[in-house]
Amino acid sequence: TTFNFPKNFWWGAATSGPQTEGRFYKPHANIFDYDFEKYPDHFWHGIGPDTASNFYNDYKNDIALMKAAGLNSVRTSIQWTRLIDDLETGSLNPDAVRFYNAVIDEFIKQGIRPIMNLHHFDIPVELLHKYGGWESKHVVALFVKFTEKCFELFSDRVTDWFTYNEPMVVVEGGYLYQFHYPDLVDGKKAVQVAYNLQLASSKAIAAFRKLNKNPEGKIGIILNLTPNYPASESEADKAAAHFADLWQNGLFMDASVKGAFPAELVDILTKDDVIWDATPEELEIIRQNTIDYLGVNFYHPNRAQAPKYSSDSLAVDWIPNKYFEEYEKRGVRMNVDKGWEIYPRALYDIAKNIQENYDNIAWFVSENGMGVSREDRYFDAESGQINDDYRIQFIKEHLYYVHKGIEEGSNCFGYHLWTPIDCFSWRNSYRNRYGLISVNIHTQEKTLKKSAYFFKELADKSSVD
Ligand code: BGP
Repeated sequence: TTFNFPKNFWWGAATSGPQTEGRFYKPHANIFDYDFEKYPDHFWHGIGPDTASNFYNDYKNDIALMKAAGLNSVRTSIQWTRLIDDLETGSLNPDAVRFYNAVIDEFIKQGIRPIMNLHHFDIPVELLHKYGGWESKHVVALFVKFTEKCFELFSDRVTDWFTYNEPMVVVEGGYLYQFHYPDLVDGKKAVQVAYNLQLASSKAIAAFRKLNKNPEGKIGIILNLTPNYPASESEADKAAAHFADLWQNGLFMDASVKGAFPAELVDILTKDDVIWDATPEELEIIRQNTIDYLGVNFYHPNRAQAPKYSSDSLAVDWIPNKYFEEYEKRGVRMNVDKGWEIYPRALYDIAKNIQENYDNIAWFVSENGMGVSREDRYFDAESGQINDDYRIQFIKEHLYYVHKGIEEGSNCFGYHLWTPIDCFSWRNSYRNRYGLISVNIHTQEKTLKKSAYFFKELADKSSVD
């Protein structure tokens, strides 16, 4: 069977500034940079963000390779720590203005739609140390100032904008589960940070609508939507899954699409005495500045269960993904390198949820992908490429469910793979590779993988067999 996708479908891939550019000529350190300076041992083979995939120097070649992989649209991000010289006044770093202009022009020259995101976990570390980062509304104001500069400088040529990538990861990674700096466990702060991120997103959207120079211009937010399936049929597990869904997905979804936080969640947080500090004026800004469209990052679902050891009503346990045996018993497929469950049908559930509960807003898969370690195992000397058939299979399976959603009326307009070119990421560094194009991290040589040729055909035909 052949599955055809709509005309003008976005076939592309996503990456970010801090994961690709390298630290060349950057006036400030973000929290990735800082974390690496402090704890280089936490990073795979001690490799940090200093060079990354050298996009700062090699962007022309990289964009040409993206073209060769058939991408008609690519998302990256503008780094706050690169563009802004003085973080308080918002004065510009001229070298960064030149660089981002050159990148945008190069994408356009190659016929690739440039999509710009404004925050990819990369808050300037100074703002964290001075003001407590996203805990502070002053930092919200400074971020909005940065976004205004971006719209003034680039919105004549960039039509597609996103305020944040995965704000929930900032909350959970930084303030609940300690996998991102600042490594705190503080429920009250986590809740305030979530609110402030939403407020900053809504304020940036307001600024965009004022400053945008392009009548076609659109702005949205990118959320990691993680369907929470109850681990069993028990009422307790179902309740845990429901709460996890409200917190992980509902909070930013409702506020961004409907202009208000889920009442049930606000109620729970109020009863638990961790509710955020909000003013009526701010809530009005959130109400008025909803998104034009939505990006959904999807990697794996969660299997939620009632907390075994905690009496805290806000606690949820997840079957840790690393318990492979537990998953095998259930007949679930795993990406063993990354330790994530593979469950493509979740994309159909997401499509249905958006269709039924979020007014069928326009959305696209903004990240989906498979991280694989030691990919050189699959290098084929004859063709000179990595034969990543598992990635092709992974993409096809996920597209099957995207297509099924569209058939049933879902307003999905694109599919972006994470990522075009193998890139750096926090802690993972270069261990698990996700790209259509491989990077030799010693020589910076870049080569199309088998999946890049598959993707080109997919994008050219806008259909998959
Ligand atoms: C997403 C992030 C990306 C990317 C990806 C893969 O959550 O938006 O920045 O890193 O996950 O994750 P990792 O590289 O940690 O395996």
